[in-house]
Amino acid sequence: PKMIYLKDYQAPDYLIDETHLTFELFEDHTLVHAQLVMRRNPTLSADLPPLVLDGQQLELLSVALDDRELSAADYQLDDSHLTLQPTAASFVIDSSVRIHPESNTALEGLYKSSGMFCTQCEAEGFRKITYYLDRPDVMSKFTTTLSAEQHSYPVLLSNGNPIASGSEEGGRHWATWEDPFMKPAYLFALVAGDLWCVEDQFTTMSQRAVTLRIYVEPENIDKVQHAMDSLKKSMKWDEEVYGREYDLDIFMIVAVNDFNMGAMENKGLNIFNSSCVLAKAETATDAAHQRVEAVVAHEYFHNWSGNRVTCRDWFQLSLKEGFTVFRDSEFSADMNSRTVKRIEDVAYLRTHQFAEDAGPMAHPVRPDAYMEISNFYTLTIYEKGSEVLRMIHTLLGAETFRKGSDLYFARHDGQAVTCDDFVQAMEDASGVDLTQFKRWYTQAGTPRLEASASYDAAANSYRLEFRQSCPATPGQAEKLPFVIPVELALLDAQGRELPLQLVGEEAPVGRSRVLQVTQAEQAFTFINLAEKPLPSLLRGFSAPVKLSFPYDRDQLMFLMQHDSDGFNRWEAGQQLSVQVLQELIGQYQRGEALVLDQRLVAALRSVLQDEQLDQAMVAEMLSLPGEAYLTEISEVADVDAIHAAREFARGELATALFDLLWQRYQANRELSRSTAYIAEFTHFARRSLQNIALSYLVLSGRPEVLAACLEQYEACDNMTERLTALAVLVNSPFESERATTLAAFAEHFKDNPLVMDQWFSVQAGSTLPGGLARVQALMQHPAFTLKNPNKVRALIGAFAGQNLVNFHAADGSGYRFLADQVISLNASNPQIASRQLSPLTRWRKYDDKRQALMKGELERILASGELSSDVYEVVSKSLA
Ligand code: HT7
Ligand code: ZN
Repeated sequence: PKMIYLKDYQAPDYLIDETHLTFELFEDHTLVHAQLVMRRNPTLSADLPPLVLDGQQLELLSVALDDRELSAADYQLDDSHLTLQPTAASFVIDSSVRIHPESNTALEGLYKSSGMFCTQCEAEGFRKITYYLDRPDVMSKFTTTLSAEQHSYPVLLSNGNPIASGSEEGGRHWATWEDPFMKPAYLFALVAGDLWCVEDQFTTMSQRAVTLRIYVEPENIDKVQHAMDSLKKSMKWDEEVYGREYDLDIFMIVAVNDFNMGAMENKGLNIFNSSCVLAKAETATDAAHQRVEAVVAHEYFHNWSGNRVTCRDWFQLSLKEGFTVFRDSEFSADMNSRTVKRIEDVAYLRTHQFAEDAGPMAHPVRPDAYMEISNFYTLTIYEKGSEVLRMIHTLLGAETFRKGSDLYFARHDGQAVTCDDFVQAMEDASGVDLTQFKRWYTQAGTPRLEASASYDAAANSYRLEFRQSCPATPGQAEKLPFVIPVELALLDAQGRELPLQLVGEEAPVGRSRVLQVTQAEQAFTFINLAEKPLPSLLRGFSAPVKLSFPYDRDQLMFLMQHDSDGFNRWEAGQQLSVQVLQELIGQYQRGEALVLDQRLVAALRSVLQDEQLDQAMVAEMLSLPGEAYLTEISEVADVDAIHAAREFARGELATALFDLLWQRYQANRELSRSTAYIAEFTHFARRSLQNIALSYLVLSGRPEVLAACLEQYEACDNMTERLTALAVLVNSPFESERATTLAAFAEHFKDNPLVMDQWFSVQAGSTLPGGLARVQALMQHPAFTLKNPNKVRALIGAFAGQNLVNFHAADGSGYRFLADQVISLNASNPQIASRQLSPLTRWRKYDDKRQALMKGELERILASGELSSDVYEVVSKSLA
């Protein structure tokens, strides 16, 4: 495979004004006829270069140029292109190909999932459907006719509006769809299957009625309402917050079981992984309900940020993905608790994106080069991309940001554009120069920001000094300073925010404000401070950086209780926990007895006693930093020491805080017993505290906790409580109850694949010894298959990504197992294979012995035969 570079971008030689597609779907093949109305790109010279159409795994049956059937001498055909010579500036190409969706296991292009036909074209799947200019800057008006056997495929869908349908001889029928909006091929979709739908309506802000339909397999029709409610909320939110109105008469979502990612924003016909649509109390957890809400919103928001305005090329992917993640996270913040949503997002970013930024696949938000674009649907493009947008929002303020987004949508509607175009709109709307800020798009790596302070009692002044740096990343040894927005406050001894007046300012400017650190070293001096303040820095995590400030543990305890920024209260607790856990890790490594700093116990005791604090916040503050995060912040990660230290701390906390935890647990369980389940934030909050309390309590080994756990499992009316009870038992010493409950759960839910995914995950994540053997045994379970990406993620992904002590077993057995799975997935589904690889790419984090074992497995994969470009890129970069 070869590298593709941003610097080589060239506008397309030809444009496709109209695309008319006909699909004849059969059980053992599909025929695709494409009529392309084309012309020479008028912005280029008048000569006529060869037309090079993309196409892979297609059997060419015929091709005609302006009605003239071409013979083999008239064109060149290779593995990935059909090349022919136009003779006029405007022309029509007609082609027919045969494809095989029934044997497409890669789930890219047209494929079959649970008996239905569906498509996934982003990024480069359309070329597996027909010969085409498969690039996002070629936008076309599509009409699609599909025909299939009527009994098995009563529902025939594509993008846009339905314009005609009818029956054919031999029990077949057909439908034609027309999409009035120009779109690139990656937004094309079709679906044919035996589906039921829930229908609703939304009246837009200009009073147009839009029909909403969610299609699912008949047995899932009772699990759609939450997604429908989420869709209507999203449509309203996008009108209110961004002024964006839906533009077709119909909006459809289809749930499919086999899907490589979460969902896809095809114009008017979103296709979803069923895990991101189906949710009802009995079968989906609170987290699953929240994910459905967020993904439905994300895909809907793409209608403007992605579809109406799309990407010029795939280097600009974050233009649509970073922006849309920012939009969906703000939506979720508005629908739920803003602070808790921010905590969740930051914890995720710091654990996973920071690790990516520190590894061999590190790349800028706008990459310069790639080998396989599917590998670049990354945490950096999505999550860090969203943080970059959040910083622009912080720097400009909500109102000016909105002016910028209005200008961006108005200026570029119907176009395929770049990240620079987006930033230009923000600059033009605000008058702010974002030239230096744009380094966030071009420089990879997580900046470090070291802060220190000194107080001058004689001058009543307080000087804050910042030093920023950014580690080298592949291909980028040196980095220039970033623009880092640091939101901060200065607190007095009672925790009150002090007026903030910088030297040179006439008067204080607020009590919480955003400073811009733009130089490698920079100092800010605050004046008129009668006492030495305690700073609350980087409030709301105002920039995706690693901040350090020399807080001592007492100061962190103070901030945990008094900081008026909810995010920073949590952050202080995390920093305190990290300090305490690192001390325990050191004790473990030196072979000393482990001794927990009682200040952590005291801090969490007062959190538990605080009845005013939002219960979800209490739950977040009780959650110790995860093992993956502790790994990320270690120079060399000692898996066993991290696990032992964290488990020791949890055990000590459980003993010391047993009574308070038990009270909180019982009060909330009682409420759960007496009120019916509602998928709503206050209920999520209550259950999250109840469930984290239970996970601590079980560590006591007391019989009344076991009884409570079994009662919760048996008597609850929802999956959140049931699955938590199961997970708690699975990780507990109560061996016989564990086995019985696991068996009962599987028996009860054996026909629900999404619930069985949870059952696999809970066991894959169990850190008790013997993890690999359990996972290997589960791979033989009748509900498991490597063909379904959700199953792979639930079992193999959860084991390698979450069960760190077992995966990193010193004998290398976990690594060998993962490499074996990657080798077999490489042949059937390269995208999934390459994603599963990522734990092995982090080998530099571990001790020499583990490094050698991990590298050995990467080398074995490299030597294992013909590798997909997806797997080859990740393995070769990891070994470089
Ligand atoms: N825009 C969608 C991307 C996507 C995708 C990419 C590669 C392979 C399979 C895929 N399925 C969906 C998802 C989104 O961000 O909305
Ligand atoms: Zn997206």
